[in-house]
Order: sequence, then structure tokens, then C-alpha cells
Amino acid sequence: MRTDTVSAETETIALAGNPNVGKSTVFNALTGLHQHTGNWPGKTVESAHGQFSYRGRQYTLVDLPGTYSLFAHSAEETVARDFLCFGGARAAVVVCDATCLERNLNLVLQTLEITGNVVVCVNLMDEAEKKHIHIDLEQLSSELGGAPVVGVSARSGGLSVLEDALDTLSPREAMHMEYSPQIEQVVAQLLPLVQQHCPDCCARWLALRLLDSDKSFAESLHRFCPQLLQDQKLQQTLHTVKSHLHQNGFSSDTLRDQITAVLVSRAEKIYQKCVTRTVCSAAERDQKLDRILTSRRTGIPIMLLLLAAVLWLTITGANYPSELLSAGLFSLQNVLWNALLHAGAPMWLMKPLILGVYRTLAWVISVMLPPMAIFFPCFTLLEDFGYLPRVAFNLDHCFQRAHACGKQALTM
Ligand SMILES: Nc1nc2c(ncn2[C@@H]2O[C@H](COP(=O)(O)OP(=O)(O)O)[C@@H](O)[C@H]2O)c(=O)[nH]1
Ligand SMILES: [Mg+2]
Repeated sequence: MRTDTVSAETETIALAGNPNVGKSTVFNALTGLHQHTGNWPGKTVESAHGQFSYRGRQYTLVDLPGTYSLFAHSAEETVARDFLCFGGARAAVVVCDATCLERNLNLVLQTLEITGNVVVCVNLMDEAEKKHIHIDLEQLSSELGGAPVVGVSARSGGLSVLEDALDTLSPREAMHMEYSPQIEQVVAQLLPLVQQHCPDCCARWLALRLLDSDKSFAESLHRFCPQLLQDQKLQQTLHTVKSHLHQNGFSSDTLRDQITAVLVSRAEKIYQKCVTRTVCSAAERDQKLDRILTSRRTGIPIMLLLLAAVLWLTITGANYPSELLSAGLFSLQNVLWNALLHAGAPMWLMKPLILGVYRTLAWVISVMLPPMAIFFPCFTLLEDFGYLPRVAFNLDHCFQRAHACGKQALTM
């Protein structure tokens, strides 16, 4: 991670978000760069930097690796968390996917706990519209304590709403999430001691993380805020409150579980208040069909009937073109035989050529071609109507007994 080389006149903006929500698309649209920095396992975790200016102000945008949470289970999460907490950015833009906002809100809330200077950029609004998902952006902003929220479709450009939001963003306090009274009590004890050392960072968030005994966070503190670890009084208080928590049945895991549960339930409530999904007639029709085609009572009989009908059509239907083809090809055999005889071809050539090669080919074509010409289009039709995934679903249970999965039925 490079957090250096940022000149005094430029304002650093962190670009955070879950993987695949369009962070790089937003980054490229704003900076005019074309970065493909991936963050898949095994690749060095990098944060790309790019510059852009808007209304006379110069910004440095830092595209952070995609993360689902800031509890730092992976190198990507560590990089994103450290930059948001210690990178000295003026603000963070958290990019969200409008089609699955609830999952994205978890990261939004975690980021808001670190810094209040957040712009929530709800991307893929075009996809949400296609799926009849409506997001009340104003309501979302008010649920997030007034943090600016903008809706964009970054792939088709038009990011001026995001630039406006950054331009007019005023400094705000970090969000205060309310945890259980035990947690709140110990955080209150730690808070004044933490505040002495890290006035720029979110002290409350740091106090919560200190309680967590997270190794990767201790390493980051050692690097970015060593004075916290060197403060004897703070360490003593930390030791006392932790043993007090332990005595009351609070391990690091239960503490983290409680914090996560609060965040998840808050995200769920916000989602329910701000997102509505209109079920359109096509989706309703799909749901009805699903109920009929995949239910236990009707799904299997319909599947057997349909597959039997395809087989019957293939076998019976193929008889007529087969007969026609074989009559045509075998009458041509006599014509060819007579033509070769007339041309004076020797018997040792005529017999293998006409009675061997031609006859075999005529049999293969008249027997194989008609069923194939019926069976494959029928299957393609079933695939186009979306029936094959339903067959896979119906057969999944049986296939799982043989340690396979329903999809394998389609390849058989
Ligand atoms: N439909 C649609 N697709 C988008 C939009 N923004 C990004 N994408 C697509 O979403 C995918 C992930 O985008 P990317 O910028 O790589 O996501 P990142 O992993 O968050 O950096 C790409 O295929 C983009 O083309 C958008 O506004 N609308
Ligand atoms: Mg990316």
C-alpha cells in the first residue's frame, strides 16, 4: 500500500467497497485511468492512486482492495482498514451495489464508525432498475445519520453527483453504534485514554478494536500508532477491563460476534426501510411456474412426462424422415451402381465402394440424422424456456445421494 506521495494541495479520498461493486469503474471514470488492479488471493494487494480535479480542487483517489468487512480476516481487509483508519484521507467513498444493498451496508456502517466523512455511492442503479428495485436515497442518508448518499451507474458515466457530494462534504463525527451495556461500559473507561494519543482517528472505534485482541490490528497499531501500545496506563486499564469481561463470560470471539450481530441487524433494518422491490408480472409468472415445475407433487411427474414426450417424439417422429431418407438413398444406390457398370468400372472397385462405403453411409444417415434433428432442437427449446435448470433442481436430491449434483443430469 502506498499512502505517501500526496502533495499538500491535493485531498486524498479513499474508495472502498465490497468486491465487484464497480470501485475500479468509478475510479477509472473519475481519474481517466484504466487500472485493472485485481485483489485475488496470491496477488500482491495494491491500492491504485489516481488524480482528478473538480471545481478547482485537486483530489487523489485511492482505489482500495475489495472487502466485505473491516474485521481484517484477509490481507485485503487489513489494507483497506489500515488506510481508512490511519491513511489520513479527508473522506471515504464507499461504493455499494444497488442490487444487493443489505450486504454492502455492513461495510458502510463499519466505515462510518471509523470516520464520519463518508460519501455513500450506490452504484449499478441501472441494474437495480431492471430488477425493479427502488432505493430511497434520501431515507438511506437519514438512516445513516445524514451521510451524503448518491445513486449512479458508473459504467455509463455521469459521476458529477459524486463529485458534487465530495465538493460539498463537510466534516462530520463518526457514527456511534450502540452495543450491549457491558461493552459500552468498558469502552467508556478506555475512551479518554485512547483519545490522548489518536485525536485524528476515531477513538471509539480504536477502543473497540483494542478489546478485540486482534493480532493483525496489534501489528497495524505497532506500525501506525505505537504510542497506544506504549502507554502503560492504557495497557493496564485494558488488561483490567478484559479480565472483567472474561469473568462475565465475554471472550474476544463473543465480543466480536456481538458487535457483528449489532451491525448486521442495523443493516437489515435500514435495508427494510429504504429498499422496495416491485414484483413485476413476468417475475410473478416465473414464480408461479417455479412452484408448479419444481414442487414435490407436480415437479417430478411433469419432468417425466416432458422427457417421455421428447423421447416419443424423437423415436416415433424420426421413423417417417428415416424411411424417406433410406428410400431415397437406396434408390440412388442402384443409379450409382448402373452408372459405374456402364462406365466399365471393375467389380473389385464397385463392390467395396457401393455395397461397402455408400451403403454404410446411407444407413448411418437415414438412421441417425432424423432423431438427432428432432432431439437436439427439442432440448434447445427446453433450455431456452429455462426448463433444464429446473430439471437439475428436481434431480439434485437423488444425485446428492450418490455424492453428485443435479446439474450432472444434464450432461448425462
Ligand atoms: N450494469 C452496470 N455494470 C457495472 C456498473 N459499474 C460497474 N459495472 C460492472 O461491474 C463489474 C465489476 O466492476 P469493477 O469496477 O471491476 O468492480 P470492483 O471489483 O469493485 O473494482 C464490471 O464488469 C463492470 O463493468 C454500472 O454502473 N452498471
Ligand atoms: Mg477493482
